[in-house]
Amino acid sequence: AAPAKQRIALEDKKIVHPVGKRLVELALKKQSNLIASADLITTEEIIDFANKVGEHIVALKLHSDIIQDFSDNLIVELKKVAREKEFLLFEDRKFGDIGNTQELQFKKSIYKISDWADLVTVHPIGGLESLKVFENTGVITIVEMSSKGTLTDDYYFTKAINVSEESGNVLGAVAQRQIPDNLLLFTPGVNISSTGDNKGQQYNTPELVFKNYHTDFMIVGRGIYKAADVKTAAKEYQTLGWISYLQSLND
Ligand code: S5P
Repeated sequence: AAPAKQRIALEDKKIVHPVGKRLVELALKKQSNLIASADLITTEEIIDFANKVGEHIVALKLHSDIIQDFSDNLIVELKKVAREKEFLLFEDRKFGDIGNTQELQFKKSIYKISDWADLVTVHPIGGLESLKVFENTGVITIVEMSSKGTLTDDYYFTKAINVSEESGNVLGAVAQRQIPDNLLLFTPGVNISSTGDNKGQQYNTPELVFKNYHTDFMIVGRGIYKAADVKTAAKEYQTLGWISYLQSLND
């Protein structure tokens, strides 16, 4: 489908959340709207990956609960790389419970997410007040999923966007379509050489998501971390993503 309206440039988006502002600042400085998903299961692999892709990304997305040897040391090391190569740390926890439980998961688990994550994902299914517990961490709501047969239909999407716009904790949302301009749009399910996997994931190209969805940040997992040369792959996605973004400004 053709875009409904002109897309807004990153610098013209009215983002008030400090973490959202920082992300936009990094994107413009590094000419990157790439978020790498490090869906890796050991500390060694994650640190190595972060060092290789760091200069090409604005954020490194983790699933802490898949890391077999998770420890505070991993976070100490990652923070060093993040500071040196200038990217944010993004925990893709997809919280989805009542506020009190989310607060315990966020602050009290062995992952101590509240101590280090600049960004977290949340299913806004628990409603507006459940989002308050994330305090100063940037919340990205999942308002629509990339997988085949997802239950995030138009009705859910609309309600989830309303909650996201009302909450001061939310800086953006994950979706596969355009969202209101006051939120940053994050789109996973991006891959240059595959159209999907055998577990329901569906892929689009960077060109498509920037042009049709007006995505602000693309999230790439296997397209980069499974590549023979992850640094080259990250650079390739960064370049293609940025060119696609710039082109979409003129559509
Ligand atoms: O709808 C979604 C939301 C997310 S955050 N679809 C997704 O694929 N993700 C995440 O993005 C998913 O959990 C994984 O970490 C990444 C996509 O990985 P890939 O290997 O399929 O690119």
